[in-house]
Amino acid sequence: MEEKILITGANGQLGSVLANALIERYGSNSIIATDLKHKIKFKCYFEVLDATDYDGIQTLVRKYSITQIYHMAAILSATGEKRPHLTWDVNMETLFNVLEVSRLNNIKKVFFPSSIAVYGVDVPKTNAPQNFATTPNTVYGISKVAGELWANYYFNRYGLDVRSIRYPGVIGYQSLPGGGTTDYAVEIYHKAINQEPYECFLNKTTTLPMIYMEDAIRATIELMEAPLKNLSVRTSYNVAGLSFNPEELASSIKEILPEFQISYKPDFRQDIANSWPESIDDSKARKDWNWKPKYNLKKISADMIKNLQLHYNYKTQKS
Ligand code: VAH
Repeated sequence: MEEKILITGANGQLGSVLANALIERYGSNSIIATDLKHKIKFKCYFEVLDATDYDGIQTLVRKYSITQIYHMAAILSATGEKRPHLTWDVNMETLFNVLEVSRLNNIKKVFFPSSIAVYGVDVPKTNAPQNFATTPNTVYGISKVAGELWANYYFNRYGLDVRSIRYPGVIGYQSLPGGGTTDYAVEIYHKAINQEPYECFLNKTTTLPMIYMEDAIRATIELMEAPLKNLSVRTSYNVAGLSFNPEELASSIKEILPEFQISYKPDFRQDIANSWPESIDDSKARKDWNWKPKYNLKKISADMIKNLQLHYNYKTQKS
């Protein structure tokens, strides 16, 4: 049966890159990208969709005979703290809509992105375990813990094959992040490429789990294509790329762009970052579906700088 994959939040940092990766893998005719506005010209179907609208999702599922849903729409950690109740409502209502529409319309697989934001200060800072009673201190993190538990419930109660990854901070040149605490790790490259100093909103020793976009997208597709019988985690898999702090990131950039300058001015996002672990244990993902990252910090900086230089030269030529 031909796969028909619906993606919510296709304009987002991860959603937009995932949409293009799925187009490449399954073909334009198999992908239906959706978001609140038609901002990106994908080589696939696009539909305007507010994922808080149950009927809107169900209409598209039936119109395109959808077989899989990647639910990427959410309000992230930093933005979420500005409007806690809206964040809870949006993150949970959209998930419930996707889970219910999927259950009632025989969707084969659902992907639900979780995050290392599920962890709170009570979790070991290094090698944070796959399973741990945790008390996140952001609404985003609370909504992701709840989402993981609902994913597990829908699998056990209804047999809905919901799969999930706890993403670290994602770094990529293809898209801009939106409202996250790890966004500094993308913003910094854009400043460096444009020969501008960067004022970092976290202090220089704040080590966080991170992952390169190529690794994050590959992990997502590898998990979704793994044999069901191999999967032992029905909440969400820890997936680690690497861990570093702003000072280490700046140093790797300076190896290529020696003139780059960074300063540090922590803001409210420092408290969020302080509540997260420095590294996570992804041994379950490695065991169940052979997860292994390919990008270290040196490779990330080289690839980011090469691609952003091409991007900005293109923009300059076009303008
Ligand atoms: C955020 N980029 O900063 C997201 C991510 C691990 C953090 O979930 O909110």
